[in-house]
Amino acid sequence: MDSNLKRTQPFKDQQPGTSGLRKSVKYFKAENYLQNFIQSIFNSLEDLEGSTLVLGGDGRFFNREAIQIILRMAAANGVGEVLLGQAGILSTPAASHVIRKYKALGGILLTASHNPGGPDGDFGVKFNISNGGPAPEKLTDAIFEESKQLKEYKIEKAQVTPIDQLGSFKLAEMNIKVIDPVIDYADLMESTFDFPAIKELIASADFSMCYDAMSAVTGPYATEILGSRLGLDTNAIINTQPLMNFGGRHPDPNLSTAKQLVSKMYDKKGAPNFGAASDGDGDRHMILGDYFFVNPSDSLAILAANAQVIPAYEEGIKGIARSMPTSQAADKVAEKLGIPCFETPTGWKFFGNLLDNDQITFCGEESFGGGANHIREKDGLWAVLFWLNLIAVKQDSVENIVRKHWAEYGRNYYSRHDYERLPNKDADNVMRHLKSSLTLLPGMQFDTLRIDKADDFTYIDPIDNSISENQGIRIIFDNGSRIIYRLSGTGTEGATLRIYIERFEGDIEKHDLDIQETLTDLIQLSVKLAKVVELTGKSKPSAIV
Ligand code: VG1
Ligand code: CO
Repeated sequence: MDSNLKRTQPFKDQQPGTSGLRKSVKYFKAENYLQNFIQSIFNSLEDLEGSTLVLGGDGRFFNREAIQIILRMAAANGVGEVLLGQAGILSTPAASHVIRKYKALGGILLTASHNPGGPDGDFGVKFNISNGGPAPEKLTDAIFEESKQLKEYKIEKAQVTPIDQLGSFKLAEMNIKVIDPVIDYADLMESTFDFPAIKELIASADFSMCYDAMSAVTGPYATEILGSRLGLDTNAIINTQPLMNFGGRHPDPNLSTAKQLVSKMYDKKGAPNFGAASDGDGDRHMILGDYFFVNPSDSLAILAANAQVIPAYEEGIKGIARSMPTSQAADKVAEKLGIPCFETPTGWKFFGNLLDNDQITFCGEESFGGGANHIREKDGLWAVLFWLNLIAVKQDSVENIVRKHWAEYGRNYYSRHDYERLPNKDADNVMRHLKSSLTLLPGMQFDTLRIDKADDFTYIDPIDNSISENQGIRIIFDNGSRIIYRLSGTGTEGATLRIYIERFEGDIEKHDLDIQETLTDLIQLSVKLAKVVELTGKSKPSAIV
């Protein structure tokens, strides 16, 4: 028997979710758990022999150990070369770019994104294909099938590869090239945006900003791009040191988790003009103004409406795509521009075909995700730089830019109510109940709200005609309001029910209302229609985003 061959038992629970396989660190540390999943990926790839793979992660706890294991397995499986981010670091957008730039077969990204890290936190593994984007469902399904019957894996004998120094190393027959994780990505950003204009903005006495790297992967990227290349004082970049447990915080850029940044931006005695944060692996963005929050769905719409101020998009954009639960603000922009707006299931993997076939230039999700055709992942710093470039051109505040956008296109009041850590059976009951009532809902009237349509969202990919079913329940009202329900595919503990609520307001006099108040009737109805209280015992959501 090949001395690199190890016998193992299959696991039944290695089904990738919205964005790769995510489990608590304890799972991944269990004997053969990581090894099995990696072998399942390798077994599902054609052309692995002699190929180039990209490897890196967000630096969370277990990243370094996992890298050593994956390198040994790659060598034993005949991979030709691994491009490894120095110290095992690559943000998700940077990894996507490196895969594309060096024409790799794909990449293994070690991240659980916005989930907490540390010995009691989460870990995750994602496989991205040669276009730089997340593996499509066809491949993740094949990996899952493989994992359910895997009996053996291949691994080179234990030996430690140096990963902290740039340079080339050999592991058995395989080359390992340790690359600078930041430079290629920083160059890409510099070729996309008007750096001299942003530099001037940052240097101007009237402008101040704060970027929160949340002790996660974007620290080194922000230091190089915002600091070294754009001249931002390093005091204006906070939590820059990536930590294995993200300082004990959730590396999730939203109003309740990015506390330090939020308290600066909501300081009545004088806040910076611009605030931003990214998540654990650097693909999400939150944008804040002085005492002002930019809803991520609005962020996508505003960037699309203003694309032409950015050098890379001055010829205009081809189309936009948004995930189904994302607000319809971007649709209004697409309509005005006379370009298509695609509605896809949640998760970046569904944008890949549209981007590859030049159907869209921008895409985004309500969950603080925005991006473009420069890579095949969402991109936190890209969105931050876009906003800075926009402010530099408009010479206006974040709040004014948003308000002027609403004045022109109307405002989509929007909120997401999450019920986290539910017993799986309770969450399934809610979805089952909703599915069983779908045919009864159309035509029902609740005060001023009349249901026009109710369905279980199915996506047919316009490029390859692949079908993705069960992508969320949509209840659409005849005034365009919507209630959407779906279960999260990134959690690691129980189930999370997400309820997305949206109402359009065209009247500029009503653009300053409290979000939760103005959505009250829809929120109450969303709970009633899904029998949330009866079926889960929860009288209120655990998080409101
Ligand atoms: C969540 C978001 C989804 C996003 C996904 C991965 O998924 O809702 O929009 O694509 O996270 O983002 P779910 O299934 O939990 O709703 V990341 O930055 O965590 O990789
Ligand atoms: Co992320």
